[in-house]
Amino acid sequence: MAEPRFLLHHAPKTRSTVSLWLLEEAGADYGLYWHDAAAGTHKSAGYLALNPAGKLPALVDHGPAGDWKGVVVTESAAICAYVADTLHESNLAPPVGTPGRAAYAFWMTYGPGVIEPALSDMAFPRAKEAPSTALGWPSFPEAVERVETALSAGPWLLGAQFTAADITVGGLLAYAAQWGMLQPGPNLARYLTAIEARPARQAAIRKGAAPA
Ligand SMILES: N[C@@H](CCC(=O)N[C@@H](CS)C(=O)NCC(=O)O)C(=O)O
Repeated sequence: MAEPRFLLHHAPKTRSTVSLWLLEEAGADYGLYWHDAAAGTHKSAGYLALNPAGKLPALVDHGPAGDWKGVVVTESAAICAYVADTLHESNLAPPVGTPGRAAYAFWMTYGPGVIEPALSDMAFPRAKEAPSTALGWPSFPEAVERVETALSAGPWLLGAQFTAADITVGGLLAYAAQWGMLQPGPNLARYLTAIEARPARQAAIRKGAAPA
């Protein structure tokens, strides 16, 4: 049997669940390489050759004909962007050169570049406050308010089209909600409910929980 095109290096309850959700939404041909974070398999020499940061996830792309060597994407948001563009027929990204691409680019960066650092600031306050003008992101409540406002046109961040940006932003905010770190407004509450109802997200959570 031919190997799947994509191999996701994964461990349960890590950011790789977001990449797994994207692969499910895209209907991608993928397999999972299971890591044991407690045993530190993501610090092995073999894995560090794929991702020198020693962090999960990493995605290996064997290419459409299975003959690509050494094509690896790391950073969960980059994996989402890469697969959404590569499997463009899945409609998870507005095509390059269309107007929808502007808002898409913004939201794809907003998750890892704004929401996540703001959430980390709140979860792990610094001993010494950093000057807000030196930080590239606002407070977590302000970062979330931007999402709340954007969703008034909903149901998704780009309006009618569900995209990879809903996976990067929505996945992050769903985690924040699970940890009790999010007070969602009405639009965001509706959005999180809609995200959890998506069959691909449920499949990702189920398949990513433990090896079959
Ligand atoms: N910015 C990276 C962060 C990856 C990351 O921090 N992964 C965590 C799991 S959620 C990890 O591998 N931690 C294990 C470690 O640092 O040893 C991404 O989004 O892919």
